[in-house]
Amino acid sequence: MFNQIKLSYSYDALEPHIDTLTMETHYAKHHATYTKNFNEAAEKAGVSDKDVNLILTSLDSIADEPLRKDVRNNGGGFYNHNLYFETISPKGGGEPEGAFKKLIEKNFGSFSVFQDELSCLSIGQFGSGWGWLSAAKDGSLVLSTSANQDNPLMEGKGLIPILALDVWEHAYYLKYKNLRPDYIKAFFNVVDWKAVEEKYDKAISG
Ligand code: MN3
Repeated sequence: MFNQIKLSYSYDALEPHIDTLTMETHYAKHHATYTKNFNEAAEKAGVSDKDVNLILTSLDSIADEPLRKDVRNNGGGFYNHNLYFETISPKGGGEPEGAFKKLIEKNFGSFSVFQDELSCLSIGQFGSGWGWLSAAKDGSLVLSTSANQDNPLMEGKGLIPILALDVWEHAYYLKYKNLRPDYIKAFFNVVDWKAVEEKYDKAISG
């Protein structure tokens, strides 16, 4: 049984950056539905006892094509939103500190260059999708985007996502309407860099 993470904050805790109704709809409707559908599809595919990371890195092992697509879309939706909600927080915003700040600077030159690059990529993602910061096997940091509910795990390059930027319209339309760049600016006010750093440490130690 795959479970949504429990939010460590209330739906209104990220105001004014992410509004209450968006948070509630996103978590209790969108994410809940992906989770329910993923559980059903994983059961059908006989993979419900497996780790979600393993399922998403070995989708090819599901022979039935419609079922594989179902596991991909809903498993992605389940996993991606867990990461999204885990790495935003009312305590977020600002810049990373310490070792993770140094790592960002080593990989991108500066935090503001990193922020610009992830923002530009995510603004440019055509249609629904995600912007990603991932850890590579050699410990370096990699930016990318994906369509739909795909994620870097599915690309077979050994990347492990550590920060997920949801740019589906359901993530911002109620407050920001068509202004995706404004939402992305606001998103950076709630990124919990301590949580991202923990994801990184776990990714490279595994
Ligand atoms: Mn979403």
